[in-house]
Amino acid sequence: MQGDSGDTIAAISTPPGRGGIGIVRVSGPAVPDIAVRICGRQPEPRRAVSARFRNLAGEIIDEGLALYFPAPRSFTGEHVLELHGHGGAVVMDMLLATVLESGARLARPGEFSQRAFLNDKMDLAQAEAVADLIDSASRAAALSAQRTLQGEFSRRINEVVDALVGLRTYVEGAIDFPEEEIDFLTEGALGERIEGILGQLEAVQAEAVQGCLLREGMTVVIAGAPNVGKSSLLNRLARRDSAIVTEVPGTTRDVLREYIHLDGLPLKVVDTAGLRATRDRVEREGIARAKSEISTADVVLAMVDDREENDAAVGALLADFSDGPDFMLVRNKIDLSGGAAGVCSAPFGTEFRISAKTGAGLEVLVDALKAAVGYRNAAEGSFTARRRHLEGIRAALEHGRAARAQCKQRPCGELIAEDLRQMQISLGEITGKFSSDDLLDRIFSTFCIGK
Ligand SMILES: Nc1nc2c(ncn2[C@@H]2O[C@H](COP(=O)(O)OP(=O)(O)OP(=O)(O)O)[C@@H](O)[C@H]2O)c(=O)[nH]1
Ligand SMILES: [Mg+2]
Repeated sequence: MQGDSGDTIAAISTPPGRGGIGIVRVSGPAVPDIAVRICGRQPEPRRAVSARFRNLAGEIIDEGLALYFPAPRSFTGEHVLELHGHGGAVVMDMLLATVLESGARLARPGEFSQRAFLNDKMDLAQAEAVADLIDSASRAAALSAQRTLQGEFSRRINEVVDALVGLRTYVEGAIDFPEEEIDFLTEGALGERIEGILGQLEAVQAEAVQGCLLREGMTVVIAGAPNVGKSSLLNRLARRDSAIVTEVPGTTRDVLREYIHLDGLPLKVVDTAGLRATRDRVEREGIARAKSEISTADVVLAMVDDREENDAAVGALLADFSDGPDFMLVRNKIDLSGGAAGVCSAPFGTEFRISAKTGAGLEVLVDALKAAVGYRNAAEGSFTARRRHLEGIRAALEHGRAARAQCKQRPCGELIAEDLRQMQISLGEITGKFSSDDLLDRIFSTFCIGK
């Protein structure tokens, strides 16, 4: 990864296709020269200046606005030039080609954001929030991405880091004075301070989980024996006739996906082929695919026919998922069995009784689905977060809990200090303080060009 401002980068920053306006963005040291070549003069800083854009042969290729932001007061922290022209593909290509011929090179995906990060214009969580804001699929997701972009998430993480730095100073100070070390470590204050930091971080974690769910949603796979009503449930949840439903066992042979929103929570519902032993080649392939979906699901709805007296069928079904993802047992067709709708506890865990045909018991099931992943309705006030962030928080909590456990046993200053140090590193990866170049390259390369 280069943050070397040696080269100047350029890209079309508006989406491809036709539009009223198209923007070419340029960043780097050659910007003043490029501005003079194309606009004939250097535009006044931070003012929209009307200009004719010329190619190197001196022909006018477009007319529009030029915006010049001298370093360091710009998005990237470098000299930035924006050329607002007419948004046609050919016009934009000519404008970009001229910029490239004038000394810039084509920007890689996310490279503008990467430079903003390297020049301390924003931290990593904020840079990611730019991408999340652009990609957000719902109003709630956009609002929470905006909060992260404003620095809310990083501020909360940094509060924990500040408390942690204070504590590390205290512990490492104690190690330097061995005769007082034991007093320091056993007097109880240390344990309490670690406890306090853990509590603070757990609160951040709870909100980050909401943000991550808003962004990434969750995958729910419906699985079970043939004919129990899996496709009927998919159609109910999707509110349309997406899957073929018939009384023939083995109707569904392929994997079907529907994307729905439950109070702002994006949900991918997957319908699968009924699980059974079969000689049919197509059905066998369908069952293999069903099993692979099950293994990557966040939650599996394991469905049985409520009229099935024999609980062995349930046991056999669940055995398939024994060390897999979370599952919820759904007993369907209560309109036929006469069972009461709702939730009850059973030998195999919690059971939901529903009728995919009448819709009875569905509301309880949907609420339980949201609860299973820790989603609160319309997660106002949360900030956007990625699985990467949750992983960082989880690792930090693990080190923090190890330090707490140390305190309770026979405390060893060095071990506690090391756990606290690791905890700080894990948190630093979220905001980009301790991130490797590799990780940064991977993150920014998923952004689109011109961002
Ligand atoms: N009475 C009643 N019939 C249901 C209910 N759910 C599904 N059915 C019927 O059961 C039959 C099978 O339903 P499907 O949804 O195709 O079942 P499936 O589990 O997808 O079956 P396969 O794709 O073969 O694995 C159809 O005739 C449905 O109309 C229910 O709650 N009550
Ligand atoms: Mg089906």
